[in-house]
Amino acid sequence: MSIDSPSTSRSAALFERAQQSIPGGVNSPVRAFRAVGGTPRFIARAEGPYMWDADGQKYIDYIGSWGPMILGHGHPAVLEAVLKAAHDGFSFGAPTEREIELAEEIIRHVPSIEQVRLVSSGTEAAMSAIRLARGATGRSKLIKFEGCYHGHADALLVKAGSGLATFGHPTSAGVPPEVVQHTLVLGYNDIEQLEAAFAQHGPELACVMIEPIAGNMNFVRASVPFVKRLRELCSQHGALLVFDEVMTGFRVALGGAQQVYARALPGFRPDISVFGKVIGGGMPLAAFGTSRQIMQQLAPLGPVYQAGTLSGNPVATACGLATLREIAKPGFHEALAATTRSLIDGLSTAAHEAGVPFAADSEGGMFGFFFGSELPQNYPAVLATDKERFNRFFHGMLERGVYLAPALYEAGFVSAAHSPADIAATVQAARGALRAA
Ligand code: KE4
Repeated sequence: MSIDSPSTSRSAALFERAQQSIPGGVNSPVRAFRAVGGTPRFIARAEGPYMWDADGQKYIDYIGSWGPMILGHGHPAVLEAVLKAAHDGFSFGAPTEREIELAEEIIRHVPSIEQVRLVSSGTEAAMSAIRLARGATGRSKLIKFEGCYHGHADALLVKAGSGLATFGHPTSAGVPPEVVQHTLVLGYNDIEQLEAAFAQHGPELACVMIEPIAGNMNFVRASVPFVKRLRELCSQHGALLVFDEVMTGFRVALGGAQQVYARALPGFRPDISVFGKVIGGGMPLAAFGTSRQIMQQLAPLGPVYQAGTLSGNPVATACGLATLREIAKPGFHEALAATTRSLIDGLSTAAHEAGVPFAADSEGGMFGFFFGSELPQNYPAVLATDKERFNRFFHGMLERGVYLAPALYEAGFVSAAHSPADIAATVQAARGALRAA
């Protein structure tokens, strides 16, 4: 099966040209299709649940800019807010009322936070959350989990050391070993490793950072017992529990994954929360938040420095605020969750009919699927699924007008603009792609 049909000629030409002036032809690696092969589609425009590429090919979009486009592309209320804000001014480098409104809106939906600081990317928010946790506790060490991605700040580009005694090794060139020497990488959902790490390092731990539903391993849930134990150990040892909700925040539920876990663990709250994607509505905007007492450590009040020229940008905050106001409307997440569930049920039925081992899961507007007999519970289990079949399925769907995440290790996203007809068309495309894969 050719993975580049003739309809990609303009994308192919643009990709060739892009590689002259931009490394790899892209401004973020996953867009280059290197995990799945073939020519990345250069997108010309998008509307509702659809994108059109440079060759005029139409796709049902399940990337949604990797999560932000929860309303679909070009929602009229959001577009109106952005255009008005742009007319009032792009950026002032001074405080604005809308930053207060957005901060209040975020705090309104996330009971665990009393104050937020707005920044321009999830990386910046996660990096700042680590620095804040270290400043607030006076400790240096942190725990992250294999398979979780928290942006590309140096201290977080780290892979597991050999055993619990040795701390992390850099996953990227350009990150000196001493920068990741305080980062311990544990197995996701591995309670025993967690217990041992706290027994060995508890008093030195500033924080534990986790993706509560790991969308950077496609879709892997932290088990309720694991989250319960994590919360207990952090509290017991005075380490701060950081929920990286850049992907899950306002996406899996209005209150994010912490709201989902609080249903199973009454009273559950992380200490620090990191947000991005949805809160910007597609514009560069992210945030981190926690108690007022911890946030007082931040400049200009406290000793933990953090800053940004475009933090709280007037146009980005208009986009984010309009988005949050729409998704806060009654019934929004219930409807989104139902649409997403109908998608994965349809895909699962199609795979079953094709006799293909397939496992899928969703929460709110986020979903994932694997070519394997059961849902993986950790990164090694994700690696053990059939990546080659995933890649063939990806291209089979792309050729049939369905744009899925171009990598096994990525989640998928449904918007409020996806109609039952779009879901049915997607499932129909899957029937063909599964036969071909
Ligand atoms: P950004 O710096 O890309 O805005 O956010 C970093 C980040 C932090 N935390 C989580 C849980 C994330 O998923 C991300 C970014 N997600 C990727 C998708 N896996 C963005 C896509 C890309 O890298 O181009």
